[in-house]
Amino acid sequence: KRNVKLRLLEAFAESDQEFVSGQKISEVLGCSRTAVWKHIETLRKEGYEVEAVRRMGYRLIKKPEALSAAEIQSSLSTSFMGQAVHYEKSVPSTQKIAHQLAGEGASEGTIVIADEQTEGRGRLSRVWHSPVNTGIWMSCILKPKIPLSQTPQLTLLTAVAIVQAIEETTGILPSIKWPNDILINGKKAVGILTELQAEADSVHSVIIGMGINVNQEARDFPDALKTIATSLKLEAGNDISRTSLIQAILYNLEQLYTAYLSAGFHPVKLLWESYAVSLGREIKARTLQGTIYGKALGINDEGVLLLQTADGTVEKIYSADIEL
Ligand code: BT5
Repeated sequence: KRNVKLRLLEAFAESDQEFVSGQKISEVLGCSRTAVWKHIETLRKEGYEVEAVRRMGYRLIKKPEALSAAEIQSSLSTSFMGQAVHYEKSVPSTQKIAHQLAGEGASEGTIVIADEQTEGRGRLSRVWHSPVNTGIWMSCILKPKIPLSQTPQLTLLTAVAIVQAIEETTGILPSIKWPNDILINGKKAVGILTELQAEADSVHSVIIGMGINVNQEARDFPDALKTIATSLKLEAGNDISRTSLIQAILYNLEQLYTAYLSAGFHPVKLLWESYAVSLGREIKARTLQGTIYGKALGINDEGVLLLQTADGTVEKIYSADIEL
């Protein structure tokens, strides 16, 4: 199952930017020294820069800008999340493909990822700007045995997993705005879109879409987003490895999701609350039924937002856009 390219990349990863001898590589791959050279050439064609020095061997100098399934799966420490990766250079929307794969029986933890989306979407068919090679545009297929009413919890769970991964990978501590935004310094860096394949009483698949702005420069954002959006690079001041971040997200997502299935939502809720920005504040919630003003009290055990209006009543908000 583990292909040649994956094992080659792992050998380079283990060498920590030092030379790996041709002898070592031929042992790892189980092939001749001549075949090693051919495999290196294949890597080079895909945009990897590999230095070759006589008697020293090979050294990986630079990885390509584009993502690759092999790279994501090399040193991925999960048991099911991301164990199947469907990668494409450019797609209309990773959500669409994930829906299709889920319908065809894709296994839980399958991810769909692209370097570019030409028709990336948010909630209510809004546009999600997804320029090439800069962000993480990924959809993940889950198959939880939970009632329909609990599926919004998965959006919150995913937000926690992403916040933790961003913190581990970049040192930045983002905050979460209910239900599906992750903000850094008040600007949106991540959006989450949770969609279902379900019947009245049972959930078949949950497709969780994540859009994460990673290496965009300010000029990469269209005018409409310039003041409201940011990227991890803009906040951290340096390039961030998309592959490392994806691996951290998949790992954290698997940990949280597994804990959630066995212990319920409560532990996730506590984590979520520790990262949330809106709690205790006066906010404006625009719902499809109208706009409600009130104080955000918190979320209940279903993941529903509780809003206390001026007359003291507590409204349950199932879906809305929040203004702080
Ligand atoms: C979201 O919707 O925030 C969910 C975004 C989900 C995107 C992922 S990418 C992988 C997967 N495939 C898809 O096609 N989608 C998912 P919503 O809360 O409705 O916010 C949408 C609004 O965010 C837009 O109307 C813009 O104002 C803003 N926006 C669009 N692109 C953005 C970006 N790259 N960064 C920050 N804000 C953006």
